[in-house]
Amino acid sequence: MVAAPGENLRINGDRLWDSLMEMAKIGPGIAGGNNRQTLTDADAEGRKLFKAWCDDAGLTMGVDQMGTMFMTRAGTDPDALPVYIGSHLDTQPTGGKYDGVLGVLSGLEVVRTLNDLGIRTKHPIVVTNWTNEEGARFAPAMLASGVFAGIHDLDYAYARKDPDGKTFGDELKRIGWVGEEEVGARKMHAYFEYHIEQGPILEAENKQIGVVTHCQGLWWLEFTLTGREAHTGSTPMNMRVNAGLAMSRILEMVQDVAMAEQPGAVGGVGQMFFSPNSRNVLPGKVVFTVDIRTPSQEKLDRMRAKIEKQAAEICDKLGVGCSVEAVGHFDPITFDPVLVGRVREAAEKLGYSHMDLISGAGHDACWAAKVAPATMIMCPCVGGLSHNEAEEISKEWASAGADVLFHAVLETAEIVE
Ligand code: HGY
Ligand code: MN
Ligand code: MN
Repeated sequence: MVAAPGENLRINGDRLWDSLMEMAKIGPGIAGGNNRQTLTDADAEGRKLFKAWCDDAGLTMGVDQMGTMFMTRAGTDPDALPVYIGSHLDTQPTGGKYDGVLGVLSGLEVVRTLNDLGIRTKHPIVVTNWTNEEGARFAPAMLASGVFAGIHDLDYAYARKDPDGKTFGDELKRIGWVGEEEVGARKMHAYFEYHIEQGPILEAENKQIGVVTHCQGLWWLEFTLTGREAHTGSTPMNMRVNAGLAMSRILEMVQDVAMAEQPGAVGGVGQMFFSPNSRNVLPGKVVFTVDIRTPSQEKLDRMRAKIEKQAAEICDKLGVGCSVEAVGHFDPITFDPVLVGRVREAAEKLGYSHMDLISGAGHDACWAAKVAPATMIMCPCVGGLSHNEAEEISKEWASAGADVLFHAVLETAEIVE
């Protein structure tokens, strides 16, 4: 069968892989992954390297007030809205080399390939590095894309504090990445995000491409429990106001609530703080964030209600004070069917095995979908492992997804003969 025009076009997988490995040298972890947390000096160094590569590719940079980097390849029609390809360069404290980075550098690889082939497109193409996707240092996750989509205002974002009490606004200024552009002023023709699955499904099903149709919804519920500081040795058990015990019972309850909603629901806690956090002092204060997620709106609402009600009951019984603040939230997201179709067609055309997939993790695409047609492409990751320095993918997986991205973007940005 004669190949259709462009059918045999592929990105340069070796160049993409080399760029991934080069970026991975910045903010190295202690076990082969990365610690390039947002607005740290390592983040600033990663931004600098990404900008240098974009300069070499002839892209022009725009930066908004949240520090998000927009790197533009001009189209032939200056009035045509751009096609955006985005993700994030910031990582978890013990993150992998590919979470977010694969999407940003694959966007750059799409541009590099277009340059190599001398292909012009009607719509401009903008490769985007969103600030603070992870929400690890400053909650909530997807903060910059959230401001861009009008979910959060700029003052809220600038006031967010990290565990050391530093604010987002001060840290963005400190690394010199406060841009001029008003956040959200840009309009998008379409938004694509290519990301590792961060789950086990594609590998288990032996599929190269995830055609992402939806993203599950999320609540981050930050609990503050108030006990009474007391000696762990000399305080009789019946005199204790034990916030640590209340926390452990709440964690157990979250597990039970999530298990009662199977299949297709998760719940757990990744971060907690004890104060004064001394071995022989019962905690006066315990702060932790419950992370619950499910593709079902009904389950999401039910889980939140159950957890808040039962946490209050647990604390009541122990005489522990309990307050809760929602510090992160989005309802289940449906991606744009036309763009989803283009991803599926591209995988078909290229002969890559594929399956429809619901994203388990949250992504900037979830907020982009509020203001423009948006969708995602995923590749497998080894053992479904992510948010772990041992996160791993193969060069073949990385390239296949970037090829699909290339063709779906080309279809949307319209080649100019
Ligand atoms: O939490 C998430 O799903 C993403 O990794 N920020
Ligand atoms: Mn990510
Ligand atoms: Mn992540």
